[in-house]
Formats: sequence, C-alpha cells, structure tokens
Amino acid sequence: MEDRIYVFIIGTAGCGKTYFTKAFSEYLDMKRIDHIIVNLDPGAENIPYQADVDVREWIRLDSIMEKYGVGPNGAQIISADLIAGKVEEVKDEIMLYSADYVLVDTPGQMELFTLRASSELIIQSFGKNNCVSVFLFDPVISQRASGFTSLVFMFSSASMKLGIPQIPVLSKSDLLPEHEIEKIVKWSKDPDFLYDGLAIERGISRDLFHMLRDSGFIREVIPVSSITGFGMDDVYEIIQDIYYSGEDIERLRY
Ligand SMILES: Nc1nc2c(ncn2[C@@H]2O[C@H](COP(=O)(O)OP(=O)(O)OP(=O)(O)O)[C@@H](O)[C@H]2O)c(=O)[nH]1
Ligand SMILES: [Mg+2]
Repeated sequence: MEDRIYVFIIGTAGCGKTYFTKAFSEYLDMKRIDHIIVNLDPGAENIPYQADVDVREWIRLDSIMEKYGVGPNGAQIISADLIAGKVEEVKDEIMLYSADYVLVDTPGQMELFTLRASSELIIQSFGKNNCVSVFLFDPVISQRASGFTSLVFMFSSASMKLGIPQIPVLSKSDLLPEHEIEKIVKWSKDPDFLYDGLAIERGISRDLFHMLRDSGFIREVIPVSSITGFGMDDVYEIIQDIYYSGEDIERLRY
C-alpha cells in the first residue's frame, strides 16, 4: 500500500466541508504531520485555506457557464464530468509533494462527487486501499429524527457508491446545545432510540427502518467543530485505526 492516505471530505451543500478541511489541516500542522490540501470544487469562492492542488487550475465554473451557455447548476454537472478527464493531471501534481495525508475538499452538492463517474476514476487512480471519506452530518438537519435518518440514507448511498471506509461526523457541533449533541449521538448508537424519535415525529415503515438498521449504516457519529477544533483528534485516531491498527477495512466497506 502507498504510504499516503487520501481523505475525502463529503456531505450535503453547506454542511462544513471546506472549513473542516481547513480545521483538520490545522490539526495535522499542530501534530507536525506532512499533508497537502486538494480542492476539487471548481465553483469554490473564497477558500479559507491555501490549496496545494486546485482543480480550478484546469476547470473554472464561470468559464464553463460562458462556454456552454448554461447556468451554475448545469455548469456544476459539466465540470464534475470534465474533472474525470483531468484525473491524471491532478494525481501527477499531487505526486510532486511528499505528504502522509492528502485532504480532498469536494464540491458543494454531494451528488456531484459521489454519484458521477469522476469519483470512481479519482479513487481508482489514488488507490482504493489508500482512500477514506469523512461524511459530515449537517447539525441543523440532524436535530430531527427524520432529518438524521435521511442523512443516514445519504451516508449509505455515498458509502455504497464510493466503496471506501467512511467515517460519520457531526459537523459544527459548537452550534448545538450539549443535550442536542447527546441526543444525536445516542440516535447513532442506539437505533431503537432513533426509531422512537421517528415514531413521535411522523413514523417510518418498520420494514424500511429494520432494513436500515440491519444494514449497519447507522454508526456512531463523531461530533466536531471546525471553529474550536473539537473532535479533530477523534477523527484522526479513527483514520489511524483504520489504516494502521489492523482494523478490518472490509468491515467498513459496503
Ligand atoms: N459555527 C460553525 N460554523 C461553521 C463550522 N464549519 C463551517 N461553518 C460555517 O458554515 C458555513 C459553510 O461552511 P463550508 O465549510 O463553506 O461548507 P461547505 O460544505 O464547504 O459548503 P459548500 O462547499 O458551499 O457546499 C460557513 O459560513 C462556515 O463559516 C463550524 O464548525 N462551526
Ligand atoms: Mg465547500
């Protein structure tokens, strides 16, 4: 296995991917761990970190809009597909750096990365056994049992599509009161408690819920804050466990 670990930061629009990338990079800096940041979002504006490799070098959303006469959403889809043709260039540039960790910030809408062909090609090129994803749960959506469960379905979808170990993380936890964090973590650890929460809200087909529970996709979420740095050490340790402590990677794949 190649020594470096590629960490893809994924999640719904605005869930905190870019700031998590920055905060995790600062955490690695503090630990003096060599790493680089790759920005894969062609539409990113005002990135708060210094990207070492930036897809905007090859593909820019504004030029795509102009060239193809499409709006921002159409341009995002075209860009996502064009990235597929630039994978080797991106990889070559990454290889110019010596780094133990490569943090990869992905585009706003999750499906642009997870559901399109470019993600498969990227993961194939980086080496499936070197890749892990951090899936950020939006804290506001996660506050309701139905919202949290919907995100678990999205987590499952990303996990199945990418086929790499995926870590569930509760983003921006500094925005939530302690009891709300505890409730969400308990939902993630105890599916029966989540089922009760759903029943109170609006109910869910018992069969559908059992299918989700039995699939093993409801997994303990790690609360983090990119503002305070809270939880970054937990995420780091989980990644280390996956790759260096004999953790069975196949168990985390679907
Ligand atoms: N309080 C708080 N705010 C955060 C945190 N992380 C991100 N934010 C804020 O949430 C907003 C969105 O964060 P981003 O990191 O840009 O989210 P993103 O998922 O990269 O967004 P897109 O790429 O546009 O989908 C920004 O205004 C951040 O300042 C956090 O841990 N705590
Ligand atoms: Mg972003």
